[in-house]
Amino acid sequence: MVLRIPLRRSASFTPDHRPVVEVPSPATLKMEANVLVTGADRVGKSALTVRFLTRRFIGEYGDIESIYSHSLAVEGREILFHIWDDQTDENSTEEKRIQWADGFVLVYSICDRASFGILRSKVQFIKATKEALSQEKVPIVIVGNKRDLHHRRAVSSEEGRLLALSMDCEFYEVSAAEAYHGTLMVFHGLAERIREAKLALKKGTGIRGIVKTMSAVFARKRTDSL
Ligand SMILES: Nc1nc2c(ncn2[C@@H]2O[C@H](COP(=O)(O)OP(=O)(O)OP(=O)(O)O)[C@@H](O)[C@H]2O)c(=O)[nH]1
Ligand SMILES: [Mg+2]
Repeated sequence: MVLRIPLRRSASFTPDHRPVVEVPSPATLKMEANVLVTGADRVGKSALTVRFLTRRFIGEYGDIESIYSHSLAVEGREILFHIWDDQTDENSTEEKRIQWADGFVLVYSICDRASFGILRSKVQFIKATKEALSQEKVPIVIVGNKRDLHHRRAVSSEEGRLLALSMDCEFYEVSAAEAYHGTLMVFHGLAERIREAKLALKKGTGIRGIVKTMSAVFARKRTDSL
């Protein structure tokens, strides 16, 4: 069952490492982004989502699958996230959720090797499903969660980083239990990738539109001269 629970909260964030070099046009000031948070069981998908929405860690999250709305201001732009906190359910159609999403947060636990092991094929499946619809790069962030449990670490940071690099994804290691900032960086990084993909799509459609119009004009000229 999918519940729609609109939790509209705003947060402001201006990362100091990123100089402001562009003046966004009004069209780019607001963006909606559908995000699917997915991964193996018990890796912290809900903890990460709730941390982003409320800045809090509450420990146990139950098993209600939900879509949340949350708005975030980044460098003068408003981003309205719709976040689908995924439940691993063999019967539900993964393809539908993938088609719905503009971007993906793929979570594993650094203490759970198996949760890391399934990610490569998951990324491949997402890319195959999305790239059948569009040629644009799929925005994906890989997140190693439970960083606070370093004494139980089973996956090194380097392995996580290398996987992300080899699959052309972004990578973060976080602790949803300990801090908000890492989680914010995850969604901020993903929003940037989604924005780039949407812009690229717009440009592509623009060029394709011009080619179509030109072809139509030339086709008309040819028939006029007959
Ligand atoms: N130590 C620690 N525990 C965490 C962290 N994130 C989540 N947990 C715990 O891990 C367990 C699973 O967290 P959930 O957020 O429910 O994980 P999930 O992936 O949503 O689980 P399912 O929806 O059941 O697949 C809970 O007991 C959380 O308290 C973290 O960063 N550090
Ligand atoms: Mg959950």
